Amino acid sequence: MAEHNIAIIRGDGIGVDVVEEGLKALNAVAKRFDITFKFTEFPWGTDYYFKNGVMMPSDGLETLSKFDAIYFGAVGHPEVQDHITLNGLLLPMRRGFDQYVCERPCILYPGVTSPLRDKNPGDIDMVVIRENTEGEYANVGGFLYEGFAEEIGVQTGVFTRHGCERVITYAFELAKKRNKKNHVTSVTKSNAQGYGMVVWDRAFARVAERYPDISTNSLLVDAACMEFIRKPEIFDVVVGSNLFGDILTDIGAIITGSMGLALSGNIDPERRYPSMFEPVHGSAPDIAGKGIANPLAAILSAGMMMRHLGETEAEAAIEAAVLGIVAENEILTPDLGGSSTTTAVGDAVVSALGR
Ligand code: GGG
Repeated sequence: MAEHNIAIIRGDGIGVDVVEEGLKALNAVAKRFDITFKFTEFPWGTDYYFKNGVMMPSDGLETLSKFDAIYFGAVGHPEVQDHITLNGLLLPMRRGFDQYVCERPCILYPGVTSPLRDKNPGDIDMVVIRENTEGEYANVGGFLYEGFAEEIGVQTGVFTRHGCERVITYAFELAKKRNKKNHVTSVTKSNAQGYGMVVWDRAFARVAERYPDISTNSLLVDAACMEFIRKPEIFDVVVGSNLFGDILTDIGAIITGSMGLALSGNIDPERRYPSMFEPVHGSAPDIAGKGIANPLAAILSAGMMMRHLGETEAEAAIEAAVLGIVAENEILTPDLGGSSTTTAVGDAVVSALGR
């Protein structure tokens, strides 16, 4: 019997509620497929920061490095500036564990209405691969004259040949594996970002040469945003820098119905470190504690974690349970037009998994 040692970090806001439902789904697949989980919870996040002055302990990464995977909720609190919370918890995990791929599927499921006119299930079926450790998120820079009228902030984007090539290679391999349109789109802005993103473009061209059976195109990020809305059906696998991937996947989530369905995995493809799975959405302080957050993105992310851990049957079962609930259109949270609670949707997934 397989045993998986999973670190749980609920984090802030609705992260707490949606992870609860994800754990229920994981326990349900454990029962059904004879999987054993050892869950260890870490109370890290902004409440921890209020008590300790840090988002996680200084040996937090060392502690997490012993786990098979990390299941994460969300980070962000209205009373603390986002760069403190993000750089104190989420980004150190992505960087420290070299989770250089952020995989974010954007799929319009049967039963979900896209805000885009005439888009039907199947029309939108793409995966955005976001570079996850460098680019605009490299955290290189500093302040000068902080707090004075002359205050200066310098932020450097970092694009390495190695960093670009490895994530772009992952995107091509994924297009091959998906075997749908066999197409990879690169998102760039090398006309204006004439150094780092030129390295990105060159890396894309070099990697593409190794995949003659995969067609390609390159879009400036502004054009990519436009095409996500105008013609999302043209995309298969999309690969972009850290910031571009972040922005595009919010568009990808909303054109496929809701942020509440958007799953993600922060992956170290070489498996040297634990990978981390989390819903794309943040802590949503406006609805935190109201019991109406959609847990399906967190549950689907738990499914992605199952796939990463080799539990493909469990992943398929979680996906089928979620798709069934969405298609039935009865037990849904308000973001999808329903009036059910977070708990009721989680219970419906558990019940579908038991069938
Ligand atoms: N569960 C995802 C989450 O908490 N996101 C918060 C956030 O602000 N993320 C920024 C990013 O991923 O770039």
